[in-house]
This record gives sequence, C-alpha cells and structure tokens, in this order.
Amino acid sequence: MRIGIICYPSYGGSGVLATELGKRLALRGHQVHFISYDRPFKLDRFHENIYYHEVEVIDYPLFKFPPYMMALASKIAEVSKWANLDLIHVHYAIPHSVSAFLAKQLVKDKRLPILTTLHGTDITIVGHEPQFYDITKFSIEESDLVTAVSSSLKEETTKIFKLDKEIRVIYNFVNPEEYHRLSMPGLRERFAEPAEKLIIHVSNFRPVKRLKDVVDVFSLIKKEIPAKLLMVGDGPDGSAIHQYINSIGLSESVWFLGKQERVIELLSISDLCLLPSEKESFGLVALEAMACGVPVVASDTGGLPEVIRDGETGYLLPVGDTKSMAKKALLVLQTEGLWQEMSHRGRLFAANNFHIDRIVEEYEKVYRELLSN
Ligand code: GMT
Repeated sequence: MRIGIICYPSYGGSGVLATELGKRLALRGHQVHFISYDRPFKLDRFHENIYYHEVEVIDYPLFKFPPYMMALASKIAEVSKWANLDLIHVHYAIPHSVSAFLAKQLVKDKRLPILTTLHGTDITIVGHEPQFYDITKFSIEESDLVTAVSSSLKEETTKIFKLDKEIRVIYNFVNPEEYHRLSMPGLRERFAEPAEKLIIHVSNFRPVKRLKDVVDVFSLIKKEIPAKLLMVGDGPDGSAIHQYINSIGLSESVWFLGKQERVIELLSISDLCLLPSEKESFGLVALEAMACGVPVVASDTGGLPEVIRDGETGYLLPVGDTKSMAKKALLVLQTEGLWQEMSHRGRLFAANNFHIDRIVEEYEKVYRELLSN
C-alpha cells in the first residue's frame, strides 16, 4: 500500500508512535510518505520505502498567523496525486484531520480514504475548547475511520462529542527488541551511589503531568531511603519545578537531563518510574518503562489502568494522592523479591499485549478495510 502519514514531528508520544509505525510499515513493504512541517525526529537516517515531504508555510507581512492548516492540506493533496497514495493516516486530530478533509475535497477525482487516530490531548484538552469543539467533531465525523489509543479515550471522545460514529481501539505499541533492559556499564554510577535507588520521570513538563506531585512523591521516598531523581524532558513547567526543588532543599538529589532521544538507556538504569498525571489517554512512557523492566507508580486515570496492571506491573493511585504513591513506591523498592517480580511481569505484559508487530497488523487490517469499502 502507499500510505500518507500526517503527524507532529517533535518529541511527544503521538509523533513517536506515528514515526515508528511508518518505519515498521516500510519494513513490511509498504510505501510510506510522511507529511509534516519538519522531519520527524525519529527519522534520523535513510530508510527504504520512506519519503518525507515538508510543508512550507509562506511568510507574508499580512499574516499574523501562518496558514499551516491550508499549507498542509495543499501538500497532502499534492503528494496524494504525485505518489498516488491509497490512504491518509492522520495522527492527532487538530488540525491534521481538518487538513486531510480539505485535501480530500481538493482531489475529488481520486479516492482518498482518511483514517484519524486520536491520541488524547487533541480531544481531552484541546478538542473541547469551545472554539475548536464543532470543527473537531466535524473532522472526526468526516474521517472514514477513527481509532483511539485506549478504550478510555474512545469512551471520552464519544461522550464529549456525542458521537454515533464507531471508534475503534488500537493501542499504542512498543518494540521489545529495542525496548528492553540494557546493560549500561558506568551509567548508573554517574547519577547515584550504589546504595541509592534511582527514580525516573519522563514527560513534556506540561501542567497535566503534575510535576510537583513527582517531586513530592520523591521527597517522601527520600525521607525513608537513599534515592536520586532523574527528570527527563522539558516544557512549560520546567522553571517552576526547578524553583520548587530548590525551595525544599532537594536540588542535590535531582538531575535535570532535558529532552533525550534515547530514554531506553536511562530507563535501563532506573528502579522506578513515576507518572502521577492529571490525565493520560495511554501513557506511552509507562509502557516503555515496563518494557525495560521498570515498575511504574502512576495515577489511576484515563488509559493508564489499561497499560499498567495494578499490583502486578506497578501501582495505580488516585490523582494527587502523593502519600499513597510514595507508600507503594517504598513497598516495591524495599520488599525483598517484589521489585524483581514486578520488573519481570512488566516486561512480559508489555511484550505480550503491546508488541509492535501485533499492533501494526491491526493497523494494516484497518487500512485494507478502508481500501475495500
Ligand atoms: O499531551 C501530551 O502529553 C502529548 C501527546 C502527544 O501527542 O504526544 O500525548 C498523548 O498521546 C500519547 C501517544 O498516544 C499518549 O501516550 C499520551 O498519554 C497522551 N497524553 C495525554 O493524554 C496527556
């Protein structure tokens, strides 16, 4: 098949997922055309069967805001004709599914089915802002097929937009051949003493991630056992959390590592992953942590209960309940044999339920269905 993939190129779960999906589809013999405003950061070298088309947005003094949605629509239409694409797979509804809808109108003489994959914040935060509500609902309804990355997101989308349209669930995935616990001689020692536990948090440092809770849980853990915290990522709450850490005297115990391309290495030296988000449609980092044998303590919200097995591969606690999160973290870190069990179960659970090959086959099935309609 010849597949157009529209995604955000930057760091973030939806862009990573879309890029890894495209790479795997290309390996399976499909021709994949990425269309975005920048080269997806995981497309770092030449790949057979993969093309990248950059969306150029013209700069003109009259335009306070560059017309990206139109530029993307034109590019999708152009590439669809030029490469004779069979279908368009849009990741993240806003504004991608609207641009894909416009592109479809532009190439009226050609069949161009659109699959929209909803990732979470396109619906839960952005999609129901009053000014985006109608257009997001419209673009979902006009897509030929819609998938969501968890049942929780499917239900929430159906409810928020009062949809009759069926939404399918196709979970996010991990590649266990890539994501597994690596031996990283010397790396752990750079961040922690042998007796210290290493806790990790990875995110885009947005308010939804509740960074203060990450630090509060860590602070409670540290009162009981020697530990260090790795903060991986960056974003709008970065400065505030730095200040908070300084104000409670923890700056010597926290490492800020910024955005990292290879979190596998950092996960491989970590003992526990904290994800106390307000909301999380899936929580890709929790899956990646489990694949690397790291138990996860997270909020019992959104799609996280579909990814983490409470009491088996980690623990789920109410949003904001930092005391209980710390208690469970200490339990897994201090109980003889429990960490090993959870780590092992996490790796198995990730590989058995979210294996890249299995999920990519599900997408291929949906593509075939779109082409046969
Ligand atoms: O808002 C974000 O955190 C970014 C967003 C994205 O596009 O990467 O994350 C969402 O999509 C990921 C991939 O499907 C999910 O793993 C995240 O849970 C989801 N974020 C939220 O729901 C907050």
